[in-house]
Amino acid sequence: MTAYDVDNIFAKILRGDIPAYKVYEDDDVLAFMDVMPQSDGHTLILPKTPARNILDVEPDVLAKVIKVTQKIAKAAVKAFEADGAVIMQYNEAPAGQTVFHLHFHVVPRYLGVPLRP
Ligand code: DGP
Repeated sequence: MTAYDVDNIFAKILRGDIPAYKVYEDDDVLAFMDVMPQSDGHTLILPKTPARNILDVEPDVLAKVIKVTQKIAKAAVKAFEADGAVIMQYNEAPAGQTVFHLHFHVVPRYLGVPLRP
């Protein structure tokens, strides 16, 4: 697998080199709003330690990220008055990954409202 790139855009957000609208942070995990939201409340959750994706992450780190992902999904559905939520996660470019620092998408869904492209 390709090595982790310390200059990927999420690494820069984690370092504070570029801004993000942060909604949750603890010692191990950061969550911020997606800059190209597919629905209102689209949030990204990622570990602070470097890992390209789920194929490249330590299980204990993954467990922490998934725990926060559930917390964010519940909070986003409540805060944005959504009817449900999709949780997505891509691994490597052929699978649709475009930013190569592990992240989960929480995409709130609304009855009768299609996702934005
Ligand atoms: P993917 O790697 O395909 O799971 O998608 C990466 C997501 O990251 C995509 O929904 C857009 C989002 N994104 C890309 N660049 C930035 C950025 O600079 N800031 C924020 N907040 N989100 C970004």
